[in-house]
Amino acid sequence: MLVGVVGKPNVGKSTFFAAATLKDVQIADYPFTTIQANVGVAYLRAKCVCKEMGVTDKPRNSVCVDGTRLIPVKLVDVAGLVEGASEGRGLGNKFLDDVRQADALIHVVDASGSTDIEGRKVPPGSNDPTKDIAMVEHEFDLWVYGILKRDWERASKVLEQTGGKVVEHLANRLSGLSVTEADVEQVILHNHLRTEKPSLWTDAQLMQFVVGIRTLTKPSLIAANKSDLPTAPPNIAKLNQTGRKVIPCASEAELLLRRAAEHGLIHYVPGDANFTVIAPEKLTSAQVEALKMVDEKVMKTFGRTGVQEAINEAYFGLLNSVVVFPVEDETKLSDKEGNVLPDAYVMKGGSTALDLARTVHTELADSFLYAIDARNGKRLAADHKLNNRDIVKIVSTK
Ligand SMILES: Nc1nc2c(ncn2[C@@H]2O[C@H](COP(=O)(O)OP(=O)(O)OP(=O)(O)O)[C@@H](O)[C@H]2O)c(=O)[nH]1
Ligand SMILES: [Mg+2]
Repeated sequence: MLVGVVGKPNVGKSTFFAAATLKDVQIADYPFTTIQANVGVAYLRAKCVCKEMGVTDKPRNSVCVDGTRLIPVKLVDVAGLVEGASEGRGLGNKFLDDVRQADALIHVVDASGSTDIEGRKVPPGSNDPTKDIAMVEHEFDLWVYGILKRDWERASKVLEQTGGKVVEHLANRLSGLSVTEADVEQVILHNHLRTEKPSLWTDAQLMQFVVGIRTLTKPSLIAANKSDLPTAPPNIAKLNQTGRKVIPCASEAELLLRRAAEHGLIHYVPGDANFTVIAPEKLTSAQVEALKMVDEKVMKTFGRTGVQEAINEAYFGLLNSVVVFPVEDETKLSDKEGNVLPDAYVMKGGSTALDLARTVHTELADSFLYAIDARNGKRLAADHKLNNRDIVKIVSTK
């Protein structure tokens, strides 16, 4: 699974990405700082099962900090999107190309309203971030619409004459966007579009289909960034009125905390509601001041920086993901080497025991017999739907 960090230029996408991945990427106060997409590893924050099971774990693919599991997930930071991007303006096609494979999107906006629709600096509070959201989503739609419209008139007629399947045709055109036939079918049904007469679809109906495809296959949430600035609160209130999932974010604050923790200056686990200074003697007066600001303007105001919350919401909220702990010894909850609860996997919502086997090792799936729920020793069939925090042993013929 892949989550994309998107938005207009200069809103803090790369800052969000750097805070989540600790990758050194370019961050600057002007539009189009990012040209090439950045791909990195962020972490999903989940409650580990170690305490509940009364064991001391020894993680391999993830980290456990005092009962909190941090599990690696992929994040991509892309170029900013401006009006006309679907026709190649700005770095348009580049952006769109880089988010094709994303399963969900974190749409970063400048909640302080201090950048205009193109990402240029304007007096704080003067820009309306709800308009930015509409622009970015509309450009995305126009781009997808363009892909379909190119040969729609001809193709729809051919489909009617030859009895071809419109669902298959559309899924084919959109396969680069990780859109499946089932997705296409669902959107067509939902919008009451006539599959036997595609040539009669109006442009508005084709656009309606595109919007449906975006919301289904690229679900998104709003990260209301720069929430530490004084002009942010009214815009956050306005964003909340849109009915969208909005998470106030202070990416710059998260980046500061993550870096300070990395250098052993503070104790802070991403997503925590507070941090503690562990090496006060090593802090410069500027660092003391910066941490004080973060504490007051972010932690005490919003309860957290919001970066981790946005990542968790993307996986658990938008994608209905589950975290599963595969083990080889269901009594010791360990692998063959005796590492207790070695791995934690993030699986798509609806994944089965067989899907888990495939994720662990394709061979394990090929020789799959059944699985065992380590909590109660019960057998699970191949099609058993995994629950969040399941501890599972896969039994195979090999
Ligand atoms: N006050 C404040 N400023 C922030 C925050 N996050 C980012 N910024 C600033 O916003 C500016 C743009 O940050 P970037 O991360 O480069 O933005 P971007 O969206 O990746 O920009 P492009 O790659 O040009 O599209 C920089 O000056 C950051 O320091 C935040 O949480 N609070
Ligand atoms: Mg950037």
